[in-house]
Amino acid sequence: MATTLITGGTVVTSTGRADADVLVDGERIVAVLQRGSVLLGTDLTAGVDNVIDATGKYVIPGGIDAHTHMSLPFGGTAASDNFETGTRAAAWGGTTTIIDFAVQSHGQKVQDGLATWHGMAAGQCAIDYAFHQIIGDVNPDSLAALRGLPDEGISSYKMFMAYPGVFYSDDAQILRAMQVAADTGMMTMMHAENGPAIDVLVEQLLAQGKSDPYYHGVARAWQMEEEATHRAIMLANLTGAPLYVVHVSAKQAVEQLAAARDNGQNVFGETCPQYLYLSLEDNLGASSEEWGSFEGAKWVCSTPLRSKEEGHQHHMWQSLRTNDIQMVSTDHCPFCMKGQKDLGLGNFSKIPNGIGSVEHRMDLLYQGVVDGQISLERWVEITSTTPARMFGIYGKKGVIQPGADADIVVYDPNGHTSIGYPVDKDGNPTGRSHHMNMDHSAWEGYEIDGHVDTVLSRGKVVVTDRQYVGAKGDGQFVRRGLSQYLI
Ligand code: DUC
Ligand code: ZN
Ligand code: ZN
Ligand code: ZN
Repeated sequence: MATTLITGGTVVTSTGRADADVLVDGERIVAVLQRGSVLLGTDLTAGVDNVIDATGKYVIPGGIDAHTHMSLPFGGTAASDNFETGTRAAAWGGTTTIIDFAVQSHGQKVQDGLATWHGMAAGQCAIDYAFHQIIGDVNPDSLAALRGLPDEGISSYKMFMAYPGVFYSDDAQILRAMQVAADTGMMTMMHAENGPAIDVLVEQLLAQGKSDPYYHGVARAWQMEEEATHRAIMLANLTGAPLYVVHVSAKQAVEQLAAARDNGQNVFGETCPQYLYLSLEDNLGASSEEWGSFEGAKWVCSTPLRSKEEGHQHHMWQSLRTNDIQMVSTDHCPFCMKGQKDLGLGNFSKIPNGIGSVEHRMDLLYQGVVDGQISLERWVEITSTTPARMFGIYGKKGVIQPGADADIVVYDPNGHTSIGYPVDKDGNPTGRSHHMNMDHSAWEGYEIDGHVDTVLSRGKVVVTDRQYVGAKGDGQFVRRGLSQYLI
């Protein structure tokens, strides 16, 4: 197989940066050569098949998005990106591995849900992929299946304290599943919102005629997130199960996580770009001609966007610096406005929940570096290295070192990325500026002071010169081990 030398760049890892060249042989990194340490006069490019000039650029491990929902059935429709379109968009944005959620729906066998997800992903993906397992129906049969998942390369599973009647598990079910997780060492992932209480508020708001997208965030108040986060932490404490709370958006939930971590518990939190940049006020919707106040549906997701005034955003960046929150995933769950989000016209509770960001996570977090929110090394850590350690693929993924997969991004700090659907001076759309299968962008108008220059997935260049040059089926299923992040 071909050899590639990435030369002239600054290699950035979670622990530091170095002027170094990276030698790739086939699918793997074989050497990281500090410039200056190589014998004078040695021509590293001699005999190498491809040379990538990374002068003035960062060379980082490919992004790992540990929370995506390709084709997720939700609210009578399904997420609009499938594994082909969603992983291609991820590659465009410098993400080289996704961990998607296989779903066991109510009344279904866990094994059948997992087989469906393998069937949807196999041969379709642009980049490597792995699975978590959603347990949507905790019963003796699914608990037995849960015990066997590590042998399938699946070392984490998710439950929902929200969405009664759909994915929901009650406390008794959660307790039983956590007992299995404590036994096997699997990571419990929790959607922590008090679903039954939220449903009461939803009903009351609708009865008062409050049906706009904005009320989605009103019903899903921060108290619902804090309470559920605390309950999940206590059940994990009791059982000894490691706990990872997904899509944390409320500062009060972060404080619950921080207290549990201070207490020595294996408790972790993930946030998403939308909670770092967007807010409940977006759900009011700009008064677009097409949608009016329903425009706010573009930003309906769960947990919801939080009020800017309450200071959640600020606290979320802070917690990324202090490691009260360990990593950033997207919860990529895109729905088009036409034919999907519009199912909720006149009733916010019928709007499919989700935002599409799989293409933008690396850029949006890099903007955090530019803005002085996080360091360059922390950027790599929260987008790649920690996700790899958290979910048992570190060494193969998440690091630039000999023996690791050559999942590498050359990132140009002098480049620029315009997100969304820019319009020309007459207000006409200038064309598609993202590659996700969506008819809008929640990130319209965002400008990033950086650009994904080149992307290698297991040694193969898949993005270069602002072109996608990979192929469907390049991506393979990755078997994961147990978390490498536990105390
Ligand atoms: N949250 C979302 O926004 N979409 C899908 C499921 C979820 O928990
Ligand atoms: Zn969730
Ligand atoms: Zn705090
Ligand atoms: Zn999710």
